[in-house]
Amino acid sequence: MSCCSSIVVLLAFGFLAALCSAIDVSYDERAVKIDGERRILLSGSIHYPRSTAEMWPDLIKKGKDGGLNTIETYVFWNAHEPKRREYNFEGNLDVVRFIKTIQSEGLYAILRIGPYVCAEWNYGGFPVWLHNIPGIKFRTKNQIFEDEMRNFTTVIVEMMRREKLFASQGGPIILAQIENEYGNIMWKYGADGVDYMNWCANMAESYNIGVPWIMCQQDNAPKPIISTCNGWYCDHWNPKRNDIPKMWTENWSGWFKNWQAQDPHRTAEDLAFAVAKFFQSGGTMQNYYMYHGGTNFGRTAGGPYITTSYDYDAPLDEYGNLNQPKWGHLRSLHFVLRSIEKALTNGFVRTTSYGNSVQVTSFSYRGQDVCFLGNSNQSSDATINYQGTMFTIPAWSISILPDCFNEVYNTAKVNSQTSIMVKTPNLADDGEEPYRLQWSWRSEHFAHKKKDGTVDGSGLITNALLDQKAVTNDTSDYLWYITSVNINKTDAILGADVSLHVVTSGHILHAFVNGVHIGTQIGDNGHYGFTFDRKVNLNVGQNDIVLLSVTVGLANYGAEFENAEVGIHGPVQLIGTKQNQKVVVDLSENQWIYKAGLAGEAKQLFADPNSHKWHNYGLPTSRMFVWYKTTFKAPLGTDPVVVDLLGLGKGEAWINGQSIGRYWPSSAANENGCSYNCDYRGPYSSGKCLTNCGKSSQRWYHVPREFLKDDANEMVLFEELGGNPWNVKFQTVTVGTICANAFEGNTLELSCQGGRVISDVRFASFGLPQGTCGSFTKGRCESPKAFAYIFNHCKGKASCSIPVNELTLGPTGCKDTNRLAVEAIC
Ligand SMILES: *[C@@H]1O[C@H](CO)[C@@H](O)[C@H](O)[C@H]1NC(C)=O
Ligand SMILES: *[C@@H]1O[C@H](CO)[C@@H](O)[C@H](O)[C@H]1NC(C)=O
Ligand SMILES: *[C@@H]1O[C@H](CO)[C@@H](O)[C@H](O)[C@H]1NC(C)=O
Ligand SMILES: *[C@@H]1O[C@H](CO)[C@@H](O)[C@H](O)[C@H]1NC(C)=O
Ligand SMILES: CC(=O)N[C@H]1CO[C@H](CO)[C@@H](O)[C@@H]1O
Repeated sequence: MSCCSSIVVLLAFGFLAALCSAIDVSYDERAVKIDGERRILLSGSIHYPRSTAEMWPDLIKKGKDGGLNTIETYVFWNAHEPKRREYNFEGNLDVVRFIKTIQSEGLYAILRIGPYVCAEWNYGGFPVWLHNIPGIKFRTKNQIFEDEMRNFTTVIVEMMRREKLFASQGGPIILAQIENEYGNIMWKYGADGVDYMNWCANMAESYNIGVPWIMCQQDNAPKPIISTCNGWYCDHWNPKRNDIPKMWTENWSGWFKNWQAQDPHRTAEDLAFAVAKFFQSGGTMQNYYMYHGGTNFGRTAGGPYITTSYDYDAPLDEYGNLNQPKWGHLRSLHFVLRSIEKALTNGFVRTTSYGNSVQVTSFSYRGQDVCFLGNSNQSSDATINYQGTMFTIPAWSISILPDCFNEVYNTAKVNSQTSIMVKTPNLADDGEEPYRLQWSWRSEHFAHKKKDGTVDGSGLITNALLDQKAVTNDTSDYLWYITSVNINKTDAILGADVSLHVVTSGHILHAFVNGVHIGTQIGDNGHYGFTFDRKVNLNVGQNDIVLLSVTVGLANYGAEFENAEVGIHGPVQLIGTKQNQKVVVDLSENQWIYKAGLAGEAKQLFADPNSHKWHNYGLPTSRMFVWYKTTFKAPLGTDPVVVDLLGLGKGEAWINGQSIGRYWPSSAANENGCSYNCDYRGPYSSGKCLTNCGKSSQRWYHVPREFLKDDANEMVLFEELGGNPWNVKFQTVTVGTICANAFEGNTLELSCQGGRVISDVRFASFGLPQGTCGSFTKGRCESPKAFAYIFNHCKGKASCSIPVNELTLGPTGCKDTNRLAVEAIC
């Protein structure tokens, strides 16, 4: 590894790769072995298509600074092969460049090819054309599927081999994964599932890549494939074979977010506890899912109803900023774990139980004794006598003692700064007023039948209701279903109270009868489909019925999720009631004309907006189906850029022709379930520690700086539901307030971001301060020197480092362990 790490930046990759010597990767029951040495692997997931290629070096470097030695990614089949045998490895799909960026930071890589990835990614990473091949069945014994899977897997493996990226060739990839969490659903497929799983294993092995293959959540993976664990905690999980190490491929650092749902948070204390517990119980490899979650650009969000933000409450936020204190608290843990690597991977292990869920584990190796003091009790702190010394272990925490005597880390004692991020406005040239956007607009045309019975831009005509993804091949979220019904003077339905009844598996439905919009219905988050009923007025003669079905991301998880219906599967009926009599006209087998996508999508209004006509006057608001366009200048500086779309309804946004994803600020998060205080103690699950109740479920959208030009930039919006663009603003995200609460014996690092400096110190107390960030108060003993020391050392600086001890900050006159609390402004 080292031979390729530092020098490689200076020289051409291809040339140097050849000079790198092979790295031997093997494993035994204890750990993955690199060049014969057992190693602990501290890995973090960063998915390359969820950021930009220009962001990768910074994200990976922040991973390295955070103490990781490995970066893990999935490979996204539908992104790379959007049409059968037509490949895309450009821009942020340049997976080779991504792996080489990992290599140039001197880190290892884990390549999870899948090619099923789940990942809250559209259709779990499967291309929709795959589904449209006759006779195919996914993820089971099926020749057509297996041939396609082999074909894509081969493309990826050979690409990596050609670039010499496997460790056996001197590259960074130390492990590769085939399939993904198949063990969770294999039972559904019976004997064919087992056959398929073995086929996957054999295919993987046949590539001879010279590094081990893993299968996650696959306890019966055949030798030599390694089975690994995914989950919130994996300490209780143990491999079923005794020749493989205990490895954790997905430790959920937080959780993803849905439209209409609140923001999930997992505390730094609980995440650190889960990791420490895993290593205490013999684990040697663990991966944060996610370390950087990022953004679901374009239409890549899975679903249905997964937001464009894939922040995941990961150690790096959606935009790549440090998510503090999580990043820093884990960083300290990583450095402690790395300092005791030899003992963890080779030591003699002894675990002693102290009752009440308290356990001490020691690892003894060549005269070094390392101890983990673990307290899994959710409510009560524990004090134990270990080898003649008394130790207090807070509830739901683990202390690490590299010499079994001095506690150097406790998962519940956070000594890193908390950063409160703020959005700052994009100022106009005078530097005073926020920059005001000017808008122009044009209408999207509703599809309709012309006099001659045809529909502009239509494709298919058939006497059946078809699945949306089979017709659109997922080239758009939108599919029009168009039909007509003739009503004559003697029809029983005439004169009745008539309603249009549509049963749909789509996510949103807009219905039009005789050119009039009669209603829009949005599915409930988590439910597949709904029934739409609205009153209609019928004419004698021809009545045109136009239905627009909208998808918001295709399903990505579950047995046979690929067959989940989307679009209008029917029935579609006119239901009339007259004198308690019901008259039903079923339209399901009528002649249906299909039109995929919007007129503006076909014209690519977003690609070169100025080559089309736009209106500069009479800007409509609250009107559905409007395209909006504005020109803006890029915010100065280097802080990440976001656009605040509050006021708009739902649609998609493009910046200089690049889609920044679906937007839906009018979708409000559930009112209930949020907690002001989040107790890190007790098992975490995605419903714990929610915020943002009742607010827009996603208001800010990431605009990567690489999408922006120095001068004029174009933003195009397609507004589907109706909204008001007047409040749209571009902003930057940076650290506003920093707080810290560090224990004696640590060094506290405070830092701002983007070139800003600490402009003021609002609070500093060394002794026994009380409260939390924003509401700190002085405690009963207090050093008179602390505030002045911090003011002098930090004010005007981009960062400062404070040794938290009596010598520097004291005297406090306290007997207890002193703490330092600081609140400062960037
Ligand atoms: C992939 O499929 C194409 C035909 O579509 C074929 O030419 C090629 O050889 C296949 N590659 C592999 C590795 O199976
Ligand atoms: C946690 O501690 C309390 C109080 O000592 C005790 O009653 C309880 O049984 C403990 N729980 C576990 C799971 O050990
Ligand atoms: C979808 O794919 C099918 C078969 O590959 C093709 O016939 C059809 O035209 C495609 N539809 C669209 C809207 O691209
Ligand atoms: C009117 O419609 C009804 C039902 O569709 C049909 O039975 C009848 O023959 C039609 N009459 C005329 C005059 O077209
Ligand atoms: C079994 C399970 O729920 N697995 C999920 C673990 O988390 C990842 C990331 O959120 C998902 O992709 C898996 O579906």
